[in-house]
Amino acid sequence: MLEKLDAIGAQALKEVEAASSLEIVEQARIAYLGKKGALSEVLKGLGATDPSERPRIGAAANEWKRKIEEALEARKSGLESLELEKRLREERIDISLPSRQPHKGALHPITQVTRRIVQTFARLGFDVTTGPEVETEFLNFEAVNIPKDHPARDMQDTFFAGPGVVLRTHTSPVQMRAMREMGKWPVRILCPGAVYRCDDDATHSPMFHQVEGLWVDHGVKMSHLKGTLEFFARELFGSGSQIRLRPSYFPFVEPGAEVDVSCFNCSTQAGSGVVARDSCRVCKGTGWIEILGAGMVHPRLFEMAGFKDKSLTGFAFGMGVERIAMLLHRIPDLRLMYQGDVRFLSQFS
Ligand code: 2U9
Repeated sequence: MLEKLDAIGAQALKEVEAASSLEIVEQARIAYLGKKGALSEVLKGLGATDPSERPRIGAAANEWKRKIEEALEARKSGLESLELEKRLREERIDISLPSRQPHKGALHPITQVTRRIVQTFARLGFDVTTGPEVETEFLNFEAVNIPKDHPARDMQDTFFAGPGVVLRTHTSPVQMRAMREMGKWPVRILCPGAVYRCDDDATHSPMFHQVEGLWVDHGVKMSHLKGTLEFFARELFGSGSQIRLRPSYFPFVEPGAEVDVSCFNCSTQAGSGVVARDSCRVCKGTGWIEILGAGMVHPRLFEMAGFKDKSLTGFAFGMGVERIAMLLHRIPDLRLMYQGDVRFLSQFS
């Protein structure tokens, strides 16, 4: 029996030494030290041996058990440290690599341009006022001199939100509300915000953004309007920009004018002159680009606002922010502003 124990013990040590994985080590432990392992099997024959031999056999069996356990433990920790070194080698993180750039958010181009417009006029003393986007039909139309049968009414295809309630088609009602609530002058306000019209094509969106301005006081003249707009044009389109006023009709002002700025893409006096005039896609070769409408406040609006002083005068202007943004950033299609495509928006971060 002693020879059997020595043979099994030597075989066990040999197998454990050669074990190439933790699973094989565990299989060897079960095979030699388990309840039905080789050592137990041999010891089942202990009863048949000479009683005087049993203490020696038992001691030998225990010694082999200790040696095999020691070898198993050594092999197991050896394999584990090899495993750890392998993982440390393969899963190493190169901390010298540059970090991933965090996604930079940015304001929408419409918001950026609105802020630029507002900040420009804020330097002249205009205060921002806001108002409801769902407006009464009266304040959106009648109160700013657009009576029921007025041609401007069908020019501004309107979203009705209920009887006598509309989605505002311009921010003019905000200015009227401000005049009524202030009840005194000077009024020097700017009204940015979303407006809604039933258009929806390559150059019109059912929702777009406007900035309107209003200056009411004693002695406000057309020359003040021209000076204010010239300052605005030079701040936004370059210091060499010129403006010109073409007579036009708007219900809320008289006289009214459409205001052009000299083309910043091809005009030499604008200091750019990078493109020849006749091939300029921004001004279509005219040298001028329409940017807004303006005029002297119609007297009827002072009546509507409850301003009784007949010597009061004022000027007002209105512009589409999308149009200004498309001009400034050479954006070819209005719909790009509203598709939420990161490839477009990320150009403004
Ligand atoms: C009050 C008094 C006067 C606002 C004005 C315009 C001229 C104008 C259009 C430009 C392009 C709207 O975005 S657009 O479609 N607006 O041309 N707006 S004067 O005049 C007012 C408004 C309110 C109390």
